[in-house]
Amino acid sequence: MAEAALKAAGPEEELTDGFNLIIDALKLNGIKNIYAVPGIPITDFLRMSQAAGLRVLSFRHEQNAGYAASIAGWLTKQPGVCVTVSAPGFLNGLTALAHATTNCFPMIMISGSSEREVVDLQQGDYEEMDQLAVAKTMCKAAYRVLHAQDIGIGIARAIRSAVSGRPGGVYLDLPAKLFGQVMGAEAGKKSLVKVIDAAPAQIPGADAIKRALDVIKGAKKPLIILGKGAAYAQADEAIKDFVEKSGIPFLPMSMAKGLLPDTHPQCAGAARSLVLKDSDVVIMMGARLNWLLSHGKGKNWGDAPKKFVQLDIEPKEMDSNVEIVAPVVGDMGSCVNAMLSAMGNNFPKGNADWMATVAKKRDENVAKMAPKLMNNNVPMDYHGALGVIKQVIKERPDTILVNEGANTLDLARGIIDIYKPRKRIDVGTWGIMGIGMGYSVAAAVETGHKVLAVEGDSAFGFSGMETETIARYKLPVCIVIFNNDGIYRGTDTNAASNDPATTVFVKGARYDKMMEGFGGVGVNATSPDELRQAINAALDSGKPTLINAVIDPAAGSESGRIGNLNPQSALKKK
Ligand code: ADP
Ligand code: TPW
Ligand code: MG
Repeated sequence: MAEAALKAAGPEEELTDGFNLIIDALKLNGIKNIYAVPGIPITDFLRMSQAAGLRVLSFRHEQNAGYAASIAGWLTKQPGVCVTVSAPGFLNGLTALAHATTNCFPMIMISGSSEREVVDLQQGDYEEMDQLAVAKTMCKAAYRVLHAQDIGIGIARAIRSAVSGRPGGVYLDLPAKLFGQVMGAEAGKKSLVKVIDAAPAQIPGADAIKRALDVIKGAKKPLIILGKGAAYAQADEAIKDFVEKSGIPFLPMSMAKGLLPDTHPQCAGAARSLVLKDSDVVIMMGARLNWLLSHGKGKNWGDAPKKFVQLDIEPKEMDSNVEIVAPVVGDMGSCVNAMLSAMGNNFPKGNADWMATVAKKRDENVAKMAPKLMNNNVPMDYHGALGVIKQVIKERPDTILVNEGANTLDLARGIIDIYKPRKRIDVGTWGIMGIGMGYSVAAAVETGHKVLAVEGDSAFGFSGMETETIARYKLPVCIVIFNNDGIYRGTDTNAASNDPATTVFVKGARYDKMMEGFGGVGVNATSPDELRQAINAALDSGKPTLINAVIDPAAGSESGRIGNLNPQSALKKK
C-alpha cells in the first residue's frame, strides 16, 4: 500500500503519512493535549505529536490517562483525547471511556490495534483483539480507519459524535499499518476536515417553554436542581439570571456546586432533605433522576405530590424514572435563554415564605456544623480536617477541588463551599474510585489553575502511581490523603486467621514519602494547624505536594453516606 502510494505520488511530489495526517487533523480541530501511555504501535506517534507542538501527557496507566481525557472534555467542551496501545492498553483505558459515556463527558479514545486480516482469522497477532467490537458496547460511537485518505473524515466523525447532543465517549480504532501509509501531501491536506459547528445549538420549542413556565407559575414550593450537565454547558450567566429572576431555591448536585456560589442566598444545599420532601414543582436542569436523587420517588421525596419540569439536551431522558409534565429539550444555554425571554419582566418572583423557610433550615444546619469544623482534635477527625480545607477554598476560590473516597467524599461535598463554576470534580455518576490523579493532571493542564485533591487513602491507591506523573510534569497539584488506615474505617479485625481484615491497610502508612521519592514535597500532618500550613505552602509555591493527613481510624462510617445500599445477609453471624 505504502509503495503503491509512493509510486502514484511520483518521485518529486511531497509526501505525508498516517502519523502526520492524524496529528494534522487533531491540530486543525483545536486539540491541544493528548493523554497517553506509549508502546507499539503508537510510540513514534506520541513523539511526533510532541514534536509537532501538541502537549503529550505520558501516564503510568491508561485508566488514569483516560480519566484525565474525560474530565478535560467536561472542563472545556472540547473532546479530551486519550491514546493507548492495543489489547491490554485498550482494555485499561476502556473503564474511562465507559465512565465518560455514563457521565456525559466528551472524550475520544484512540487505540492502536493489530492488523485486521490477522485479528479476523484469529491467528494470534501481537496484542490481538477485536477492539472495535468490544468498545462498541461502552461508548456513544466507535469507528475504524483503514486508509490514510480517510483519517480526516474519521477524526471529524469522532469529534462530532463526542460533543454533539448528549456528550459521551467515542472510540477510534487505528490499526498499526495505517500510521505508516503514505500519500501525496497535497491530497492529504485536502482530505482533512475542520468540523464546523461541532455541537450545534438545539433550540427548544416555544410551546415547551410556555408549558414549563405555566407549571412554574402554578408552584407554591418550587425547587431548581442543577446538575453537571448545566455546569458543562458554560451558560453560567444565563443560569444565574434564571435562578435569581425566578427567586426559586436551588440545590446543586455535586459537580454543579459553584455554578452559583454555595453561599448564595437561594442555595438550598444544606437544606437538602427539606427541599426534596416539601417541594411541589421540581425543575431539573442538566441533572438526571437516577440513584443519586432516589429516582425521583420514595421516602426522600416525601408524600406531597410533585410535578417535574426537566431541561435536558437528551429527549430520551424525559420520563426515565417519573413522569415529566413539562419536558424542555435543547442545549442548556438555548433552553435557559428561551425561558428568560418568555418570562419577561413581570414574572412572579418565587414564594418568599417558602424561600425563607428553606433559608432558615439551611442556616440552622450550617450553624450546627460550624463548631465541629473548628475542632483541633489530634488525631484529626474528618470535620477538623475539612474545616481547614473549607477555609482554604474560601480564600482561594479559583482552586480546582478533586475529591474521591467514601467518608472523605461525602463529608467534603457537604462541608466545602464552592464559589465558581466547574471548580469541583469528583467520582461522578458511578461513584467510581480512581479518578483522582488523572483528574488532577488534566485540571492543572487544561485550566492553568492550582489543584487540591482531597483523597481517601483507599481512593488514592487506585491511581497513586501518577504521583510520579504529577512530579515529572511539575504540576501545581496538592494531594491531601485522608489517611484513616483503610476503607471507611481502619478498625476492622479478622478473627478467623492472621490475615488483616479486608478493609484495613498498613497502619500508619506514610504516603507523603511517595511524593518525596519523586522529588516533590511530602508532609505528614497530624493536626489541623499542620494541615493548614502545609496546604497553604503547597498552593503558594505550586510545587507538587502530597500531604499525609492522619485521621482517626475510628472516625468514619461504613460506605460514608450510602451504607443503606449494602445488601444484608439474614444469615450473618453476630
Ligand atoms: P448530575 O450527576 O450532576 O445530577 P447527570 O450526569 O445525572 O448530572 O445529568 C447530566 C445531564 O445533563 C444529562 O442528562 C445530559 O443529557 C445533560 N446535558 C449534558 N450536556 C448538556 C447541555 N449542553 N445542555 C443540556 N443538557 C445537557
Ligand atoms: C472502581 C468501592 C467505594 S468507596 C471506597 C471503595 C473501595 C474506598 C473508601 O475508602 P477511602 O475513604 O477512600 O479510604 P474513607 O474516607 O471512607 O476511608 N472500586 C471502584 N469504585 C468503587 N466505588 C469501589 C471499588 C468503594
Ligand atoms: Mg480511608
